[in-house]
Amino acid sequence: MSEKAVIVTFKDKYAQQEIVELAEATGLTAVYVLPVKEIGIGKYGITSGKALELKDVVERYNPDIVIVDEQLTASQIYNLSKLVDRKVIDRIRLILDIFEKRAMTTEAKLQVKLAELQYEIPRLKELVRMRRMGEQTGPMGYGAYEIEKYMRFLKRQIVVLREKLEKERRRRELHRQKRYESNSFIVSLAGYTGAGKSTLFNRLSGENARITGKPFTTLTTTFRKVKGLDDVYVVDTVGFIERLPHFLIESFRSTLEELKYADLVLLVVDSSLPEEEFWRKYNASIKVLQELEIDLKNVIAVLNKVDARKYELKFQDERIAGYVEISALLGINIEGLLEKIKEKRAEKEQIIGSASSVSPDLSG
Ligand SMILES: Nc1nc2c(ncn2[C@@H]2O[C@H](COP(=O)(O)OP(=O)(O)OP(=O)(O)O)[C@@H](O)[C@H]2O)c(=O)[nH]1
Ligand SMILES: [Mg+2]
Repeated sequence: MSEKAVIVTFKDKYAQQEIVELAEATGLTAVYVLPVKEIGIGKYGITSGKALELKDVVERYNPDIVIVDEQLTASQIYNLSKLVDRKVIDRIRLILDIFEKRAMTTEAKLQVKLAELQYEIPRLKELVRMRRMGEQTGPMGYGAYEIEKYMRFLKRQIVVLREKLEKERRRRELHRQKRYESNSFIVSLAGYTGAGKSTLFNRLSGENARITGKPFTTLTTTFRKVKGLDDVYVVDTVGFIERLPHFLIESFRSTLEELKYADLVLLVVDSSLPEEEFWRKYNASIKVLQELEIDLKNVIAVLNKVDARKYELKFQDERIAGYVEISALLGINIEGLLEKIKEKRAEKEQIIGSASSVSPDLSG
């Protein structure tokens, strides 16, 4: 039997749906959702009134764990956990748990580990502060000295991890350089988790990337040749999510850098979602692309899952280079997408061509 979770999240239909899906992705069953107005405030991370309400809910539903759908400080987690007498985790810890489960390659594992350490350090610092003030906090009875020692150990680990990841990054860079010299055209798939990137990747390459319908199935990038187009390669990448903390993006930077060096980024969006949710996920994805300093003029939106859409979507965004509607699953309008890719490729060749044909005017 799977473990039960009580979830504290915002009064927002989509936020609720998403956090339930995330919890389920780690194998938990959500037995109760407690909506609140604010998270991250005060002693418990939620108002004292809500904290007491949560205590009642925990007594009634007897969950194994309580999930709070935002980042909390170490002391908020500790105080809330003591009050409701249950293990408490925050949104970031939950996402890290999913990542940990999904990480298959060495690079993904290193990235997840780095993200975890970066999540842990500020929490430990806070624990040390609390100990110094004489508070008997934390699950382990360690004193400030032991925690500091442990923290130094973790910091050394971070340095080692960064070095290993840097090696991976250089390896990628070398590959990238080779691809650049061979004049190939790189198309990267970006987008919210579950948008259908891997399905499209399989469709374009004839491959068999893993698809589960659960969040964060893909954590590493894979390159494949696009069927039917010479020298065009497609790259699958890790999915985005709303309220993604910066340090997580940072940890996955070497993977996400593939987006930056691509000739074209296809921003895949699930367009079968209700319009409000569609735009939220679209905007959250654009925000991540901007954070990664990707030139939006190289981005085409791929409105996926048209087969399941129930309304006419009026798409417009002047910042990007256009859009195309497809169904990756059923193979609808893949030709239209390939046309767009060819157009973009021709544009690039024209730019390169005109750049190399510029010669100094020596006629006098
Ligand atoms: N109806 C419909 N479903 C689709 C389509 N494309 C993908 N899906 C489904 O959407 C779910 C997620 O697809 P994935 O391709 O794994 O999504 P992803 O973007 O790679 O997700 P992450 O790896 O988690 O970032 C799967 O259940 C797919 O079968 C489509 O065109 N139509
Ligand atoms: Mg995927």
